[in-house]
Amino acid sequence: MNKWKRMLCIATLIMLGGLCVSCGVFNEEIPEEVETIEDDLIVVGYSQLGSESVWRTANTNSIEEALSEENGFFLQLKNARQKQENQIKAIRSFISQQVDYIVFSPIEEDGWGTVLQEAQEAGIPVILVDRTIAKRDSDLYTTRVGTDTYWEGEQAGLWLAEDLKKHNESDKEINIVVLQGTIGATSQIGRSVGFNIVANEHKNWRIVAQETGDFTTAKGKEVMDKFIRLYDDIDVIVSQNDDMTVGAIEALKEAGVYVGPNDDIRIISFDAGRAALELVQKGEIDVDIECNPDQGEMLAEVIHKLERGEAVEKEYIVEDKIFTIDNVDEYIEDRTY
Ligand code: GYE
Repeated sequence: MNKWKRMLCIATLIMLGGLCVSCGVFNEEIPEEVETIEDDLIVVGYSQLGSESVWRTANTNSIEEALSEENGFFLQLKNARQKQENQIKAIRSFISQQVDYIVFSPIEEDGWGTVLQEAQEAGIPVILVDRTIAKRDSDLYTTRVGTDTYWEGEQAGLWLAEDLKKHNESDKEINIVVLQGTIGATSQIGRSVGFNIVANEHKNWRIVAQETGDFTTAKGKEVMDKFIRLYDDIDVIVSQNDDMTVGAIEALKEAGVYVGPNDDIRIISFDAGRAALELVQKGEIDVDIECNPDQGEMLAEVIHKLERGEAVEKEYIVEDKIFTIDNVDEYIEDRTY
């Protein structure tokens, strides 16, 4: 019996004890009932990397909902507040508590070898959610649930090529600035590589500047402010998440740049949360490549599979869509985050 099950067991015993004493029906059968509760719950230690974005909150909610007690889980969630060292500490505490599964969303791809080796030695399966870790450490986790961030970046590039063609601008010199996510994060790497591969096929596209806005609105605005001061001929902004895009749009408006239908700047964003889809409707964001945060259900399903001793895939990819002013109306109603 691990610590969490034991604690749960004790807490339940105290509660039941209190209840029964107060109604005067304390008897021998209570410990058996407690055994049933304790044996049924799957104990999961989950290290979420932070709460930097709207997307992250939706992702956390999805996991909390899916790994509920009603669904047979006992979830211990720790927020690492955007610090890898906090994630490593959380993982170590899950190991010492001997949880059944360690789940975490790695802030960046590098730096997990040692701690995951410790989890492996303790015999605790590790599951990644959202981002992944360096290939050389891939033996150290069982499976991953997330999205294909390379695909997302590539779609951004393909949309830009198509849109330029539609406006007879395929041969025009195109100056691009990129607001990058947290450097070293899968979503930053994937979206950059995917986009750059398409960009490299177009000799007239020039990435004039790229800098991290750390996936937050405040930093996105700060970096965009700087870009506006440094470059007066920006044609395209690729912003690697919606929160930074909101900051960038604020910066543009404050600098007196018109953002809206038929403006001069194409804005490409990622995530496609509800607030950003409203900006797509208003013609401020030109295309939003979805990154689906609803990963909890798939995670629960994968854990149940493992519990039944079934084989699992190395990766489960949640599907994404692409939103422009042409299709956004039909999806926005159902947007839950
Ligand atoms: O796009 C961003 C978040 O890793 C896919 O992280 C995730 C990204 C998401 O902070 O908003």
